[in-house]
Amino acid sequence: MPNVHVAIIGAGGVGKAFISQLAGYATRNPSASLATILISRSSKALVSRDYSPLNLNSWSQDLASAAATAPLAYPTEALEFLKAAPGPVILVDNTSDESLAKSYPLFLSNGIHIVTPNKKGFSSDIGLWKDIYAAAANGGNPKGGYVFHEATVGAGLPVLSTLKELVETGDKIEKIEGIFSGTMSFLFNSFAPLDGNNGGKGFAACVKEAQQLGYTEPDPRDDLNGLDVARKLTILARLSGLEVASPTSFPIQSLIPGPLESAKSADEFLEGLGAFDGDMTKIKEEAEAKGAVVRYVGSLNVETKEVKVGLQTFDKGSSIAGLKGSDNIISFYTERYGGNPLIVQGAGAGADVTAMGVLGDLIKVLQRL
Ligand code: NHO
Repeated sequence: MPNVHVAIIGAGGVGKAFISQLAGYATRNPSASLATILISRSSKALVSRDYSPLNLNSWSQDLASAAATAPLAYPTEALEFLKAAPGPVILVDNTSDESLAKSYPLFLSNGIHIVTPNKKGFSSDIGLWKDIYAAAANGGNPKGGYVFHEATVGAGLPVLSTLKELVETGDKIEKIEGIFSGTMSFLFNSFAPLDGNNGGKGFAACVKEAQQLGYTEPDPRDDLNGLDVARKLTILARLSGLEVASPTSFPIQSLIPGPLESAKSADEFLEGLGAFDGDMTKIKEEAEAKGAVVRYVGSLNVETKEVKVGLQTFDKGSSIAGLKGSDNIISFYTERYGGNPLIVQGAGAGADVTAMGVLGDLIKVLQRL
């Protein structure tokens, strides 16, 4: 196998975990002959100008030292650097940068492979999705690089690979439904547990607890507005053959009360949220009166072309109601599996499991070189 060059952009929570897992993989598989040639944060970068491998054990200190330079400008400077590498290049985008995602078609059409947990490229405008796949080797361009983005849905869980395999083997997707947000999963499992007893906590207290435990985004409104789940549904819908125009082209139930939409900060929002506890308690109690629980779910129906994200009630005996902690659950209803869906379930958020999905994709690229 040729010397394979890895360029890592984004070294935050997922990026750090990825670098550590990559170092372990490279040690266990010396024959993979991997050389990391770029590690970049927004403000600083380590660039191996002679394409010799960067040290994956001291990268963090090196990035803080005089060895670090300004990040390469995207896309032109980065593209020139990567194109000149003496062998295949895998670009790992561990950011949530939309402008970088818009450059994927350019990188791919120049033969650079991309693996990423960044949802922006695959869940924004349908035009970008089409451009990415048209430029990619696994989208019909024999001269393009491969693109994989398993961790954009369900972190390290095999969600997209399962869906692709169902479709490629000729099964017909009828419906996909599930809990796609670790944050929302944790919130509703603690606000409306199966036994109905959450110790009297209101919804706002549960949101604060989820934030303190690090489950939510720094600003919990980014979870509660439903857009993260809508982006995941958009990706699943497109892979199922539905041309969803954008993640806001279908109904999304936001859990941000109208009067708090203009809150100036996360703190101001959280302070005001308690005043709306009664609304959520009413929804919870109505579900309980029917022997059910309320959960925040996403679903898509291929036949009716309906995609939606929001609150739904589930019978207490159902697999969705029985979920624990911050787990995700994704049920695939297909012609082959009938009414007894194929279910993927487990941790769907967190740096280590997300990084695992990204490294798994990098290994898929290595297997194709
Ligand atoms: P961080 O910690 O903010 O790190 C991003 C880093 O990228 C920052 O250090 C930033 O400075 C750097 N950066 C941004 N733009 C850059 C640029 N142009 N050049 C260089 N560096 C740049 O974010 P995370 O947590 O590490 O996330 C990284 C990516 O993984 C994001 O796209 C995120 O959406 C994606 N991701 C994360 C998770 C997770 O659990 N952390 C998941 C999936 C994908 O399955 C997970 C999930 O959906 C979580 C969700 N909130 C849920 O279900 O509750």
